Amino acid sequence: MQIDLVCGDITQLKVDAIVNAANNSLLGGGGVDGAIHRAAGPELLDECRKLNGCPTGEAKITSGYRLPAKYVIHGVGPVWHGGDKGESALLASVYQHALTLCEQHQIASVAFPAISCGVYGYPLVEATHVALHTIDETSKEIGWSGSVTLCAYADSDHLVMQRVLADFRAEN
Ligand code: AR6
Repeated sequence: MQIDLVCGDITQLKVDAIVNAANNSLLGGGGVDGAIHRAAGPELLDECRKLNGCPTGEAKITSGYRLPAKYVIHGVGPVWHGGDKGESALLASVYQHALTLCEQHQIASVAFPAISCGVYGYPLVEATHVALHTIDETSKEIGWSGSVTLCAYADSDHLVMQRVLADFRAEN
């Protein structure tokens, strides 16, 4: 199980699948969701309209259209309400669902943005802990051995995530 960290625009990554930080409608929005829809082209929205939305904590897969990535996995993370409203379990569940889709679709490389860490307000350090532990545990549980890239966008986020990843590697 390989987990790497990069800084940049996830829409440019040459991986089999990129994960979108979507909302329940799956009909687009701002942040990384807007960037992915712009880069993939209008066919992505056409396919998303047929999915009838997605519950929080789950994920659905589409083609990547004009993206370098073959697939987009649309995950819906939780809105942060202070941490005692089941946020960590819901965030972990998004990563679990996304990796299960990778296993089912023979996806060998996948990139995740910092799901819920933008307008949904999830603190980045806590969210990165959840991401790393869930990716590690889920990959083992489902027997998926692809490579995972965490994609930071802001340089300051990249530095924070580098520290969390270094701690995780030291512990595991
Ligand atoms: N590449 C990689 N990461 C990015 C990019 C990009 N091109 N653009 C932004 N980020 P957000 P959320 C980072 O707000 O918190 C949407 O409107 C960003 O810096 O996109 O899960 C949806 O439709 C942040 O660290 O997603 C939902 O309504 C991270 O991506 C809602 O926002 C996530 O920020 C979802 O909110």
